[in-house]
Amino acid sequence: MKTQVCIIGGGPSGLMLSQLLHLKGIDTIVLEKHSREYVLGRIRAGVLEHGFAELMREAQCGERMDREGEIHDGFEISDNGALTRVDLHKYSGGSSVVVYGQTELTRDLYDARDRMKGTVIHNVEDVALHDLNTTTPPYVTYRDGDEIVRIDCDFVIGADGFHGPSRKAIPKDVLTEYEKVYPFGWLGVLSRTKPVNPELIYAKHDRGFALCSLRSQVLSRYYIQVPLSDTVEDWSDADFWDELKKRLPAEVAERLETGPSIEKSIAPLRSFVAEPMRWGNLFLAGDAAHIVPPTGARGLNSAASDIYYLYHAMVDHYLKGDDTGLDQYSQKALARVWKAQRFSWWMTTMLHTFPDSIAYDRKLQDTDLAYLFSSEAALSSLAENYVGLPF
Ligand code: RFL
Ligand code: PHB
Repeated sequence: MKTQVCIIGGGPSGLMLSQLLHLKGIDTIVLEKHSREYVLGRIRAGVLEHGFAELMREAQCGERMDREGEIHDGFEISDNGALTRVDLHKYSGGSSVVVYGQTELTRDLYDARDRMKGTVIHNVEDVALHDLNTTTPPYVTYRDGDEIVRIDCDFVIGADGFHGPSRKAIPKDVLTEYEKVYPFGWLGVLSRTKPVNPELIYAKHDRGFALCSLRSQVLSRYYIQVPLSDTVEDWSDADFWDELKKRLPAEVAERLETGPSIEKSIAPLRSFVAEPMRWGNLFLAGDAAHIVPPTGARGLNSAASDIYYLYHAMVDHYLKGDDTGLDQYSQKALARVWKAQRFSWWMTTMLHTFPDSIAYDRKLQDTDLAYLFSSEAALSSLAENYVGLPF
């Protein structure tokens, strides 16, 4: 097979780039390790920044998001039971975020690829990347049963998430990896219940962090901070609801509607950046190159800026013969990636209970929150980061 751009990974990053390039007449093949049902079964992001929503519209995939997604102009922070609202709209100069599940937006992207007869090949095994930085064009191989299939291309996009093979194809002496692993995870529960609050509540509590989020007016998503040693089996639904209630303000806990979990999973919290994001004709995008703890809702949104830069760089290359965007991709993407890293690290550090913290650390956490609520400048900084820095 032959294509212009071979994209490894059929998550939001890979599908979005494929769709945008298609609209400009640039041919792509997307290779995905899992089935479509598996990809759509992963419950992840719920909050999309303004820039991500714009990119969905540009990809002609924004119609259902605009109809069914909720615009949120603010969220609440609970500090050991005391609630304060962060007015995103006011402090970001009129911006907001969209509450729309990653499952739904991925479904919209798959539907668009189907409509346009885009090639997305599922269940590929043993994906390998070849000739990425040689004088001959690159190619990608995968196994289909007993057969090895080869795809010749101009560029390879590594959009295969944190565990995919693309980043690992870059030699160790070229790649620098920066990593911080947090000593806890998030236990998440999805339930067919009415959300406890119209807006998200980020709850700092001595027992550990909690988050009340939602997917719609009939679908709630809640998280609690748990030790890394915990497993999903350790937490019955009843235990989860009990613990969540303890970490929320009393009046919120009282009105919390509980029900059976329809999904329950634990995500470890990690900050990670790989540099550079380009090696020869390989370009990394999204979680393949960087991970943030979910506290600042930045993961998918950092992926969006990578895709935006890559999309424009590819269009300039193919339509104008201009390689400036490709040459500057890594540097430009990383500049924004690190700002999302800083913000996510800050939100995580301020709101979680660290098992090894000393009294001094806890005083600083309290002061961080007190300063935030006392300073319009600090609230503006939070708001501009949460709604998304410009691409
Ligand atoms: P993905 O979604 O991991 O997709 C990568 C795809 O590559 C495939 N793959 C392979 N394909 C072919 N060959 C191989 N060898 C392959 N190996 C892997 C995988 O099967 C997969 O389909 O990466 P992508 O596209 O870069 O998207 C990134 C986002 O998924 C991620 O950043 C967000 O989900 C992070 N995140 C959030 N981000 C936000 O912006 N807002 C949020 O509110 C938010 N909440 C969250 C989150 C992530 C969470 N978890 C579970 C980590 C909440 C949680 C709990
Ligand atoms: C979610 O709804 O899954 C969600 C929302 C906000 C976050 C993280 C996750 O910061």
